[in-house]
This record gives sequence, structure tokens and C-alpha cells, in this order.
Amino acid sequence: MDPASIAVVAGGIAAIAFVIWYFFGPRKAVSAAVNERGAQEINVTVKGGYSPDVIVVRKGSPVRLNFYRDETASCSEKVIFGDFGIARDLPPFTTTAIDFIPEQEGEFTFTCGMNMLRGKLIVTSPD
Ligand SMILES: [Cu+2]
Repeated sequence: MDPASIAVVAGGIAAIAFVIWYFFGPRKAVSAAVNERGAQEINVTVKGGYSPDVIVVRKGSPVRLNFYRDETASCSEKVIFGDFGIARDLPPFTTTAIDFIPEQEGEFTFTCGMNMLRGKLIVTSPD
């Protein structure tokens, strides 16, 4: 193989590796901080996805997720926590607070209205 083909193959492998890492690589889980009202509060930016997209909270105490939608792309106009019966509109360039109390430990997916953008809420034991 000549150097040009080697470069193309290497570039292709790097691109594939990046895609695998992007979609399946380790996600940084962010634990909610407890605010002055005792709620576990976390800010989530919505822009082509959720950031952070793995949120760790403790079972049994109130959670407030502040979703700031930093785009007008219609994909992200709703956020749905199916396991909690929550579906909320997220107006663009606004923070929408979602309050609930997780009563069950486990991993729960939240998505946009079309099930394309995804994040994970991990509810851990309170102690
Ligand atoms: Cu969507």
C-alpha cells in the first residue's frame, strides 16, 4: 500500500474508534448536589443531547433537575421520564425545573419526545 492509502485506512480506523467511543465509551456520571432546601439539584444543558447525561441521585429525597434548553431544534422540545410519569415541554433558552422524589433504586432512562436523545438517572440507596 502506498502512503496515501495507509493514511486513508488509518483515518477510517480513527473515525470508527471515535464513533465507538462517542456512543459506547464511559460516561461521566454527575452526582446531584444538595441545595439549601435539602433538594438534590442538578443543572442539565440540552443541546443535541443532555449534558450531563448520567445523573446520580439518592432515593427518597426531593430531586430538582434544571433543564436549560440551549437550542431551538425541535428534537429536544420535550423531555420524558417514563418511569416517573413525567413529560415536560422545554421552551428554548429557558430553564425548566422538574421536581420529583425518586422512590425506587435503579437506572432510569430519560429521553426526548422521539426517544432519540437519551440520558440516564441512577437512583442509589440513601445511605
Ligand atoms: Cu428528539
